[in-house]
Formats: sequence, structure tokens, C-alpha cells
Amino acid sequence: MTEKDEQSLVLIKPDGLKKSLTGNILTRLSETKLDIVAAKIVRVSRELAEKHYCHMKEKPFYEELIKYIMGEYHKRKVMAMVYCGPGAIAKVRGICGATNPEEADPVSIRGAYGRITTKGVYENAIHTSVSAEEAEREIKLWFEPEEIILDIYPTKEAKLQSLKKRVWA
Ligand code: 3AN
Repeated sequence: MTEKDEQSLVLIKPDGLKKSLTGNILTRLSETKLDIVAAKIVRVSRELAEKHYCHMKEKPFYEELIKYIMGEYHKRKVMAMVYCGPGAIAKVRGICGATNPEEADPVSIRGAYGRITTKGVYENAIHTSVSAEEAEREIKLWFEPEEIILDIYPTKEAKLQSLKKRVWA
């Protein structure tokens, strides 16, 4: 059976950027032979952080998690990417390792670079989508259609009349 093409949202989180791990993480992810079809550096707003972690709202560590992804403990930026290809979700999660960096395989990204803070926050350097449904929700949250070089989800034309946009001076 051939694996079906999938997408995964990958975030190099603020701790990964602060520790200059971008190159190492991208090199590890290249083992998957997947395609990067979108990439950008994002300053994460509270609104984006809350939407991204909407399923974690009831967790005792929720507030710390929101501050962490917004970069309050490291750098106020995240590198967001979309990886695409056969079995993308499982392949990326395999190299990424378990959520708890202490339980993650030591050779996985989280096993090698993650830590648990004294406040109990998992600083695990990377986020990857857990399922095709979550990937679609997350990718649509982090990216506009024109920022992705493939048409991975259906789009429609919308006329936006009073749209204000910053352009080059
Ligand atoms: P994953 O990121 O592996 O998909 P989720 O969605 O369960 O895992 O958790 C989202 C994020 O919340 C994790 N990446 C981690 O930063 C944080 N987190 C998850 N579980 C815990 C926990 N028990 N204690 C502290 N932080 C956690």
C-alpha cells in the first residue's frame, strides 16, 4: 500500500530559536524526505496562541504554555513551516519524539533538545501536527493560501472592500 500525501504544521518554538537549533532541527527533518511548501517567521499574538492551543484551555499549565509559545521566556518569534508528502504526520512526529522531553527517545529532536522547566512547562523546541484534521486546522490558522506553494486545501475568491494593508513606502 502506498502512503497518502499529508501535510503537517511544524513550528520551531521560541526555545528552539533562542538556542540556535533551527539548522539542527531542519537537518533532522530532512531525513523524512518530505517537501517544505511554506515557511515564515511569526511574532505570535495572544489570539494566535490561544487559537492554536484551544484544546489545552483546561490544563493547569495553560497560561504558561501561552506565554511560552508567545516567546515571553525566550525570543518573541516562532518559525512556522508546512511539510508535505507521503505519511508526513507520522514521519515528522517520529523524528520529533514524545511530548514529554524526558520520555522522548534521546535521539529524537525533543529528547535531544527539550527540557522541563522548574515551573513544569515542557520546553520541547518543536510542534508538529497530531492528525490530518488538526494539520488542516493549524495550517489554516498560521498561513494564508498564497503563502503555501501548493493548493493543499480548497480556496475561494473573496472581495475585501475596506481592507487596510501595509505596503512598501
Ligand atoms: P504535542 O505538542 O506533542 O502534540 P499536546 O498537544 O498534548 O502535545 O501539548 C501541547 C503542548 O503543551 C506541548 N508541546 C507542551 O509544550 C505542552 N504540554 C503538554 N503536556 C504538558 C504537561 N503535562 N506539562 C506541561 N506542559 C505540557
